[in-house]
Amino acid sequence: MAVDKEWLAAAIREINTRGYTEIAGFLSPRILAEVESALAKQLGTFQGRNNFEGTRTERVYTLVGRDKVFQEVVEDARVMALCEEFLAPNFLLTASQAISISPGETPQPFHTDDSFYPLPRPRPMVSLSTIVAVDAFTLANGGTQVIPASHLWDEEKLQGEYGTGFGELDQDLESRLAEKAVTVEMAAGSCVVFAGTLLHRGGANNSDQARCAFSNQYCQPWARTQENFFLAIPPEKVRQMSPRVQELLGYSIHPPFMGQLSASHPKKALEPGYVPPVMR
Ligand SMILES: O=C(O)CCC(=O)C(=O)O
Repeated sequence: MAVDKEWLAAAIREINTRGYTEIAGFLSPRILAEVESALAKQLGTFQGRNNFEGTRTERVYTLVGRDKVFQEVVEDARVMALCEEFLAPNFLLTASQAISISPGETPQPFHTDDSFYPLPRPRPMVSLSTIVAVDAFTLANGGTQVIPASHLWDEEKLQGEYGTGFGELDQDLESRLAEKAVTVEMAAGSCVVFAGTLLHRGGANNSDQARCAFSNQYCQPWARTQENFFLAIPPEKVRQMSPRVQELLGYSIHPPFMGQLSASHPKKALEPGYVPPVMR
């Protein structure tokens, strides 16, 4: 699919200025229906373990490996065009997960998605995130909440406003941040794309229905990925994926030789009958 240049320029402008952009109708009705049916088979196995994952929230990690439809979405041309703008060539998929927030869930702590790269702010993003609404996002059901322009905050402002980050929850701080936040209200099948440096959170679900979404995140080719796709998805499965998805999963070289496999290209590992160089 060719990407509309005017749309792309406007989306880049929004990400640069407020840290996020929405893509209305991101999924076609056919893909949304396939996503719903694929997720119905996957949900129900993994409950969040803490306040960050959400104790009334289900997560399905490594979504990209679980159904062909997620591979189709992972390499969406519009998202690839945005990654090409904000990340270096050979960028990687760093996370791919479904997030289903059940009724009664409290708000997630505010966070940024690339805070674990210890580089001083303000700085360019190390990762770019997408969250796709499978159910419509509303204020009541836990639609993602973002703090516009917080991707530009420097270290001092971030520390002052945000405290020390993961792990510590200061309710006063969260309330102050909540005053600055806006809820991304969007229809099922729409998507929000935002800088890894933007403060955001999953909202509280005060409705009587779950709010389901999925998130694909992409990172610089020199950064460690959150998910270890090499261990999570068997090579036989990766072999059936498109060359682009294989590259996003790390079967690629970032020059001169990051990602090499004992001096070979890592795609060699996908050849039938491949024997790893170290057998014992
Ligand atoms: O579910 C959401 O709306 C946001 C989730 C999120 O930011 C995360 O889990 O890192």
